[in-house]
Amino acid sequence: MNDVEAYLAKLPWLAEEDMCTCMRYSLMGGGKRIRPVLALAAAETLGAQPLAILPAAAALELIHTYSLIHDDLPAMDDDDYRRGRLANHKMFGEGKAILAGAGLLTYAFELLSEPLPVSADQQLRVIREVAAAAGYVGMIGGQADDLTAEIKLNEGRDLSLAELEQIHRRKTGALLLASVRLGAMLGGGTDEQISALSAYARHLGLAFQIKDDILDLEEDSETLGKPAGSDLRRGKATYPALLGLPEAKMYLREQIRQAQAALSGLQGPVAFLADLADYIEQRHY
Ligand code: GRG
Repeated sequence: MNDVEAYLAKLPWLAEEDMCTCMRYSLMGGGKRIRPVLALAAAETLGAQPLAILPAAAALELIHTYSLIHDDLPAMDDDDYRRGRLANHKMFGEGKAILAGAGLLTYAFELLSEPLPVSADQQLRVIREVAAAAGYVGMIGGQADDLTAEIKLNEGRDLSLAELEQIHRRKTGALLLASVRLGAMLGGGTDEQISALSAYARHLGLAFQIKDDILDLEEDSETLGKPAGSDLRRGKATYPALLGLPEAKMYLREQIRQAQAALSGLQGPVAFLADLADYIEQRHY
């Protein structure tokens, strides 16, 4: 986490450039850095030197931050606060916020292309996976499905648990999965190791979203750093809304258990990844 923070802070931004101020405002605004931390932890579990893949891991945070900036825009979730301060478009205006998101996304691919201690073929495979996870196959597609689901719900139609899960597998899960796989692939994992870590990441991704839905109900805006209760206000489909709060918590516990079980086939030090799963279940923001 500290390595990620320090790396992001030292990126060679053009100090006088207006756009950099706007991009850095959101990037350095206090995120939990879960995606890069997952990538580094997956590599370390496989015995690799995590710091060797820091540029690629940090790139995940740039992609994630871009998605948050765009998610807060009036045409999307229309939220005024993020990470405890004004959303990017509230600070710099919508035009700059759109550009800051696009700037972070493209900068991420510069970082992903930095020299890494793997073959060019392996690096290309990783870049292709991250691009797909961030794109219409993954996050963008999931966000689009989420918008469609909102219309469906506003028309009084229901959303099934399977439909909700499919949205989140793409919207939130794909980038989390890509983060773990990036670490596993750049860490020199075997097919078997990559597959075990992918199973861990799929359960973790689902758990992450269930917890996100629960936090929206249970925590206050100050703790969350963004408006609490916004899912309810928007009438969005969430795990607590579909299953009930106690059942959503049980479902969350089950996903954490399965994530941790997926680690049992690995030989390396899995304690950190297991603890990270517990943290995701217990986090307050
Ligand atoms: C191109 C208009 C346009 C949109 C891009 C906005 C978007 C596509 C996708 C949205 C994806 C999204 C925001 C998913 C939410 C995922 C989620 C639960 C975010 C919270 O992540 P944390 O808790 O946040 O890791 P921090 O602040 O800690 O980094």
